[in-house]
Amino acid sequence: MQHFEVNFDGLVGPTHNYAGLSFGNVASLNSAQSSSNPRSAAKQGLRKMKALHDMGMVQGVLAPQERPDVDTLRRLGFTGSDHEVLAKAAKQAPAIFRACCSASSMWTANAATVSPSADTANGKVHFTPANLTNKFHRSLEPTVTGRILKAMFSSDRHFQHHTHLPDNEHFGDEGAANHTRLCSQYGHAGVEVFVYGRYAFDASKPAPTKFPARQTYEASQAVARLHGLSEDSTVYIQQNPEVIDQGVFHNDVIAVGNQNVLFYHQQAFSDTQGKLREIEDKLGADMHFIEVPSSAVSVADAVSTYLFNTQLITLPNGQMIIVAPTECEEHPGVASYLSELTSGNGPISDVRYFDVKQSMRNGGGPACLRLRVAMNGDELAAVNPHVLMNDALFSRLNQWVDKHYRDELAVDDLQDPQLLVESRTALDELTQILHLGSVYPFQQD
Ligand code: SUG
Repeated sequence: MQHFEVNFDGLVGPTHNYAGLSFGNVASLNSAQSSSNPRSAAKQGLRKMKALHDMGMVQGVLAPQERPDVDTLRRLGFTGSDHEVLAKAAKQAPAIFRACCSASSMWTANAATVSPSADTANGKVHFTPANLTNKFHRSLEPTVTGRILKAMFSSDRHFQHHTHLPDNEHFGDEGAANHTRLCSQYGHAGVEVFVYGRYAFDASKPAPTKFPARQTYEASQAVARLHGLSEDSTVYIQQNPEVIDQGVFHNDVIAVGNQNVLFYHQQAFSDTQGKLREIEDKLGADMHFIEVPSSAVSVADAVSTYLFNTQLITLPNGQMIIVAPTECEEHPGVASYLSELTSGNGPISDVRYFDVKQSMRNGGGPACLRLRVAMNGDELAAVNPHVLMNDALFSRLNQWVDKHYRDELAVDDLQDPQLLVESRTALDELTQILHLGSVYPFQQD
């Protein structure tokens, strides 16, 4: 049977903005309070999706969430009509209000952890939405993420959905941003690598001192248990605390894997050699470990260009290529590294650059924008077909963005009651385009 790794990219939402909400994420803090361009952000994302589709990849779309999040503002004690809730929150608690307006669900690498059926005890594809507890604005996402995933992967026969882990930093879970699946073929059992930043129940273990470690060891283990992964095919690696303190807030900012290739920075992990051996032993097949030395690319350059927040994809002809942000192309050292990497006899044979600058300014590169789901042909046939990219969906979604999105959004515009109306109108129409049903709180009142 044929197997596919499908990328489900987050559609940028109508309130895409720069609010400086992510301590530890250098780009988010640097862009704080500058104005954003929601329409062009959404179109940059759609162009990447379409380009991968045109390369012969199966490409999907993951819907954004409803923002401003009026329900959460009500839970926090703001009352009255929806418009009154917005006005009161914006005036009395502007920082909380801005957090409730973030379009951060666009970074679907943080939507969930996904284990393909070849790895799980019951032979189903498992999904656990990430609780994202470390950042308040992101902790608002998991419930609706779970609903959207169920609307996309609804077959009980093939897919199993778990509730996100308990909402507490002890079980801080960032989803696929801290999880990589390695395998020889997508359909063969693989090794699932969980990268955590700290131990929640053992304060004597090393941890970063400046910026937060968002993912815990205990959360990674809980997800592996829920998914029925065997110990023989699971590897836990601690992220080097020093790189977290240099702005590597997720593992996917410093490492990326695909099939039997792991592309990572020399300083990415703790106990690198021991863990790479464990991966190879557990996989029982040869791996290509591509280590980028600090002498070639510094951690600071990796963070500013997102060299590792790239997508390694295997095209239908078996060729593996790297999908990189244009920031890599614009940096002479990183561009020449990539050109050397792809011109030799190594497993990665080409590089394609994409402009996702609107997302990059909030710390989200090409890999942040996608959630990978490896599936066999039967499983793929059970996916809601309306979320799969094709020429018609591409033009429909572009029209939808043109109709509903603003060109420019300043942080102060978030309190405009008209933005709430525009966002809900857009999302209501989107649920019809993607056949998602009523997934948003405003649709359930
Ligand atoms: O969680 N930025 C996101 C970026 C997520 C990137 N994802 C991966 N690396 N997989 C975050 O820090 C910034 C929002 C703001 O500041 O307005 C933000 O949430």
